[in-house]
Amino acid sequence: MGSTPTYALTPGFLGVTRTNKDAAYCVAGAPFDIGTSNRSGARFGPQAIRQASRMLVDGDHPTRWLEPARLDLADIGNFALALGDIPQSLALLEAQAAEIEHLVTLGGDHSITLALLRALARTKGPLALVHFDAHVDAWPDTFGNRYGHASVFYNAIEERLVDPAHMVQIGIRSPVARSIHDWVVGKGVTILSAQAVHEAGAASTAARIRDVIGDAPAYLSFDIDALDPAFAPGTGTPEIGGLATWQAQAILRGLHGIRFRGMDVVEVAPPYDVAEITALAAATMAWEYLSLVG
Ligand SMILES: [Mn+2]
Repeated sequence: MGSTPTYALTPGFLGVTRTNKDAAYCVAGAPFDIGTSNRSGARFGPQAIRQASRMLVDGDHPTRWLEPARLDLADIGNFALALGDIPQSLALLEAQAAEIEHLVTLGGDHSITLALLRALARTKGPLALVHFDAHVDAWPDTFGNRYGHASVFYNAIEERLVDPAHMVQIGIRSPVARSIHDWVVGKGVTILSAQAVHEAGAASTAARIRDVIGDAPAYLSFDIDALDPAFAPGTGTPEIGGLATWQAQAILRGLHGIRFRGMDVVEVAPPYDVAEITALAAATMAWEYLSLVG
């Protein structure tokens, strides 16, 4: 434990003060929520997640025995975005993300993941994808907008940014048209519903994910609404019956060996949060990720 109390640390993620873009791992915020279909507010997610992350710097990860804040880790601040313009924001985001070797992005609504996958796929080809969410996010449009947050993986699959045969969605449970669900499955995506996770348990779920992903370069996209609203109330489109934080944490801890090349945690909407529950959950998922890859 350091000499500075956690609450008094500088506001960077995990209290990190380094801002160099050539760090082995870079954290950045994407304060963006104009792709939301219901409650907005995720533009305030990055700062809330950073604030909550300061709880996680007073020791090593208790199973990986490393301290993510002591990795070659920088917080490069928030990405520049185009106010009110989704396609232009995605173009800006892609260009900025492409400069970073290994990026952990704090959202922001889920629309941003399309730009982050474009940036990675341009150099690494189609990626394997571990996707935690209550929603399949594969609608061809979101209430008429092609780039809304519910369409991110429709676009990612159509643009061949991800390889559906090595893509797994965990925590799915929202209402969805059967045709949308069947399109996802028809593309070869594996869906592990929230109920399937509850029935199979975390270790078995993690093993299944590792099987689907194999040794392909992979990306982790964690929509905080994969968690139950009891554990993550601060989000735009909550759905009951979701994962507990301990389940998500246990599953992440079971994903050793996957060749992750980046991650995001999205859809934290602080105006709907209570006692920083959701922001802390999001910060902890990013911290778990860094413990896994570090
Ligand atoms: Mn979602």
